[in-house]
Amino acid sequence: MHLFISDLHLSAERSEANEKFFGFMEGKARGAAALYVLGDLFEVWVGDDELKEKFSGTVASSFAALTKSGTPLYLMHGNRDFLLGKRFCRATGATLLEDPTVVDIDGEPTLLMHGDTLCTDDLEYQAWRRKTRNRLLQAVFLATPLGGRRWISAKVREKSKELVAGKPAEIMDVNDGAVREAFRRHGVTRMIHGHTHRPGKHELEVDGRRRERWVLPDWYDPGGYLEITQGKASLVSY
Ligand SMILES: [Mn+2]
Repeated sequence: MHLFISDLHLSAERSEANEKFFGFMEGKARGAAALYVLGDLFEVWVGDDELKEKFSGTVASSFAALTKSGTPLYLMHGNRDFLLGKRFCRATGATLLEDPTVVDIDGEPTLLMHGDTLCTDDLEYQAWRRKTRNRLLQAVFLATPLGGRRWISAKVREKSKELVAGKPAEIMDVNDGAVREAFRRHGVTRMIHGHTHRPGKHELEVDGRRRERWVLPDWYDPGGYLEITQGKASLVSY
């Protein structure tokens, strides 16, 4: 059984989601063939020194317990936690995956993405994404004391909330052309991503082949995961 989750947006303040998360880690995830976290595990992550915080440390310990029990953990960056780095991976036993990555799941090449790169109608966001993924800018940001980084990130989130509120719902979803292009470029018939918070299974045909796009749920309300057992995928919601 392979498990896929994303968009948990964990933070110390949201105890309901946190309880579900720890329950999932100690229950469902134990004994899985692998757990894939496809981005936005944390509401915000301004650098691996966040591990000093009690809550982040507890999350890391629960991942470490899972990997020690023999279940591999794969982590992909989202748009809120793309600064998860080597220290976090060392502390948890996680392997960081590039976005996008194709993995073999029960013999089926499966394209994994966070999903934000498919939202190409949101030009403003794509421009912001390019800036924030610049290594040099990241190094400058990470050299700032933790308090300063938190302050900057709170300001950025405030601004982003304003911008998102003014955007029509369509541009916040994936672009159909970008989805088709991703299927073509990677030559796969199955894709799994999160980010849009619109869980579901979408079937489409690209170049005469049937393709499946699975969108993971967020963990606000109610939360859930995608499970693939012997090649059969299903979305489970709490
Ligand atoms: Mn996201």
